Amino acid sequence: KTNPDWWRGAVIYQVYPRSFQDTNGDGIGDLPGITARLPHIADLGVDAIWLSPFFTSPMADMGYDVSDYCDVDPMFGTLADFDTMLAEAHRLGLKIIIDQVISHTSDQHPWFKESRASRNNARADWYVWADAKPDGTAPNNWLSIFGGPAWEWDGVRRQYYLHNFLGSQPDLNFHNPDVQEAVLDTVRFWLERGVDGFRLDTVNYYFHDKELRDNPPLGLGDDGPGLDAPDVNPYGMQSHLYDKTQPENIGFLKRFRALLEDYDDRTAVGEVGDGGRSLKTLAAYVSGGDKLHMCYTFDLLGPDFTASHIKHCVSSFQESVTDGWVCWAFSNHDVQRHVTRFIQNESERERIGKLAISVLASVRGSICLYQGEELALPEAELELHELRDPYGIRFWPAFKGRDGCRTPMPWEHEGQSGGFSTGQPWLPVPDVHKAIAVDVQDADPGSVLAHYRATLAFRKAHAELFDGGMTFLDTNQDILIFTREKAGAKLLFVFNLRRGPQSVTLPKGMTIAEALSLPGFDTARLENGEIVLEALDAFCGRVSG
Ligand code: TEU
Ligand code: CA
Repeated sequence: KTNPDWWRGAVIYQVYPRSFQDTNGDGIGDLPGITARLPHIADLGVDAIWLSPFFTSPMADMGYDVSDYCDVDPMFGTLADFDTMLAEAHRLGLKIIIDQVISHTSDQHPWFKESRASRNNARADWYVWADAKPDGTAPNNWLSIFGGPAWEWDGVRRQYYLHNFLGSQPDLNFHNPDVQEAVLDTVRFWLERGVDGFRLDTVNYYFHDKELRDNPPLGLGDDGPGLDAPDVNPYGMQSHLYDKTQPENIGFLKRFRALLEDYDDRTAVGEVGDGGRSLKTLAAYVSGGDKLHMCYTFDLLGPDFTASHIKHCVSSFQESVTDGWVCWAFSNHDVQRHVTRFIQNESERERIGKLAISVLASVRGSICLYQGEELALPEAELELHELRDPYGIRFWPAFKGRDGCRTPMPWEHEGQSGGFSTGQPWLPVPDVHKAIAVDVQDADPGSVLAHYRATLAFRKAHAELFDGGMTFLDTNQDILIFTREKAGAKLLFVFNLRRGPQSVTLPKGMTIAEALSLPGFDTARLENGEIVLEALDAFCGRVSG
């Protein structure tokens, strides 16, 4: 192993393949498109790419419903295209993390086709099958995140099967060791191909309660619906004690990690959305150095961009998970784009976009960026007839779904699809996105894109930032103050998240040896022991002694 710890403090850029770059005019992004655009990602100064699914799939959930784990969907290209992309990424110094969606398969996966064919075939027990109650209703009260019961009746087996997501995404039965073995085989396939790591989709959904106990109603210790389900979804009214997050998962994660350890420098980051119990689950999954390398939390994916919220999330993680690494993100392909969540009006969009990445790049942990956030793209506004996300279609208009953050990357300000495709793009490219396309921002040294590059370069230049310690100082609701320290060196960070100027007095006994200019923020200054900040401003200084 040459660099087994590369993931600690890494900056990971999430690519949503459907919407990155189309090369054959079918309006859908593809692997050759990603290869062509790798220089854009490398120029940002990130360490790795997380690729959302590109595997063979009927695309009922945009590829999060896999029918062949060991092949590329023709829509995205071929295995040879994947190899080319991987080699080119490595040549540019970028690692590749792929998305393993193994909690469930597509109902078109051969395993499920066989499993559903009878009650006594070789794979009969590979999925979660259960008899109806005597009155014919579902085995228990579990609900699907995408709406309705988590059970679907199968007329051939005359039994119900479990699906935490769509009916066409049946849950694998991880209690069956053969299933674990088969899943690990698919992981081995990609390890052999040379990928650097895995993002484990819904990692806390692998195991369900074997006794199929009913979930209780939402109770004490629950945070409410959370991001797992918007308020309009009855899923949010239950406490999910039994349909996910069962203790048996620990054993499986150890097997998974042991497999990764057979190879050099590989990593696993698990997506853990577990409502109010999230920190406990995170701690269980990342501690000990023998399970996941990192957990991906939902904490910063909500509407709150206040100092108190960020301090609460980061410090409670540090207190509860003393022995484990986290990956933070403000945006991904499942949530509204963060500038839209955080701004009060359009005039502050760029400023908030810049401030947010400066904050994210300074907290302890690895970070995930989502394609387009480096342009401060706002959420796209779509009409019902344009939607493709089954979750959005189901709950429209109370919840508009996830397509508003999935529209294609605007590369150029001209053309119908902003350089994304020569054909009709699968989702429209809004005019407001084209106006702030990559080519426009490339030409502007004051752009958000330029700010991302400078900020990530600053992070790279200061080792305190990727794995240094982090200590919060007393603060009010709108001002975030912390130090990052490593090997005797210490940096002080002050972020003013208020829409008005603020000053803070340096903590007693602290002196600043040197004010470092944090990219993009040259108004903040040190004056007679006070740090004076403008609205939405940031300061960084080297602490002496
Ligand atoms: O998402 C897991 C998850 O918990 C979702 O419910 C997520 O919170 C929701 O989409 C937010 O609105 C993962 C993938 O990221 C998502 O795209 C998939 O649809 C889902 O798993 C099923 O595989
Ligand atoms: Ca294409």
